[in-house]
Amino acid sequence: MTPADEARKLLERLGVTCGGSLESRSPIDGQVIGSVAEEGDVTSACARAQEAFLSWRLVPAPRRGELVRLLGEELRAAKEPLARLVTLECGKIVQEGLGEVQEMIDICDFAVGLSRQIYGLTIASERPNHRMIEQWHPLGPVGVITAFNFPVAVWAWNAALALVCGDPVVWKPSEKVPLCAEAVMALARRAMERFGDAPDGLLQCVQGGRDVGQALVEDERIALVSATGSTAMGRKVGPKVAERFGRVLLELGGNNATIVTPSADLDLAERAILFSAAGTAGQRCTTLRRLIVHESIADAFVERLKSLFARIKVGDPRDADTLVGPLIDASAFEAMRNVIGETIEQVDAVPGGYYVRPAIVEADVQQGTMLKETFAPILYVLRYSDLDEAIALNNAVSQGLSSSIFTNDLRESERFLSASGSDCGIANVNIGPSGAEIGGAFGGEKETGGGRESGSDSWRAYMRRQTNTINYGSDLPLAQGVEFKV
Ligand code: UN1
Repeated sequence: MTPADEARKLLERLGVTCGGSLESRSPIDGQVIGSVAEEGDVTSACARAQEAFLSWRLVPAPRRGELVRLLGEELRAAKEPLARLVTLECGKIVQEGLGEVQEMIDICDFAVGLSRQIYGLTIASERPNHRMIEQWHPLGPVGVITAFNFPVAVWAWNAALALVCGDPVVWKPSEKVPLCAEAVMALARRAMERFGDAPDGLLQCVQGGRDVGQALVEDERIALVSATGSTAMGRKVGPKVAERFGRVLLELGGNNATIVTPSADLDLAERAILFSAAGTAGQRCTTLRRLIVHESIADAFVERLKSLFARIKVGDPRDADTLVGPLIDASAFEAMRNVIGETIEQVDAVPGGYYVRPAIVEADVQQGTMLKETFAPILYVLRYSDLDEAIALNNAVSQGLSSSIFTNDLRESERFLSASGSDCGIANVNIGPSGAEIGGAFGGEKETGGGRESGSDSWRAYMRRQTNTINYGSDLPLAQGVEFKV
């Protein structure tokens, strides 16, 4: 079946009717698979979100959790068609499409539990008959900007938390994957109908290009802008939001490394590297891009990797044995060709799509394009002689998202995870840098933007903290023992 035919059927199953000036093309064959209407009025959408905020913030958090529970149910029921739509529109293999929808379900479950655990603190007051507390209140409308590579999950990380925290969401999806966003919104609407009294404007989607994103970023009512994408995008969004003293949560580029030490279990390392470097056609922000291998094992190990990579099936992401689907579009292909030149190996899979074999590039020094994130499957290999050098190489790039080490030596592993080890937001042992679970905080340092989404206490970014001091006595002692009387 052509992607266009399959998309039509899936959209029908998912209850999506669309049509409009913004066309969606499948990276599988480059053909148009549908279209959506572009948002002409972001300002009104923000006003509706603000209106929704005024009532949603008063709904008890566990009741807000009920809406997220229903959303999780809708996602469970629609897992297969939504995953297939993800595959059609962004080109990731079906296994990964299913994984992405599972990630949405997982964060919904997490957020439902969280809706009864938005705990504050009791703080010891220095004054007699005083009590101090810290509580968390809803923040305001959240603007969510997402990238093409995770067309549904990143919205869910943000929306599930924002909803239980009492915040409406206005979503600007990547213009490369508008149909996935429409499908998610259809499921969200169904959850809201079943919920009953969710305010209008609680969950909205504004489709379109840069102008739409910019209007969202500049709108004063958007209390938090949570943006996933390139560092270049973050550099524009960050200052714009800062100008109006809004809050940002930035999830930007990664340039993730794995260190393979002499004691490593190489069978494990090989499998992890295959998934992390070649998976999603190298188009994850957590994709493994730099491999730092100990010189004593490098020759044999790199040979192993090369023969493994030669066996990867590159092709239609709908085929069960395909591991690597197409790049998103011609510009991604050009970006890869600019870096590795004519050594780029194109695979003749489906006419109209850009299919490439994941590349391994050995280098003596870390420089040039290795320091940049090219959103394509290029794995650089470097050699090291002692662990300090390997950690220095891991940290010597401007991005700081994810990292990992393969070792069976406790000292090496602890050193890598210590204060002087990896400088990334994510540091793993004996697994690759990609494929994080939702339970942990997700995000990174330096040019990755510093934001944390998803698990742990990331919910705090979606709320405002309030410190309260309550005097239940009949005297008025001042803090720090200050005397102030006439
Ligand atoms: C992204 O690439 O934008 O850790 C997110 C991972 C996924 C999320 C990636 N859970 O690879």
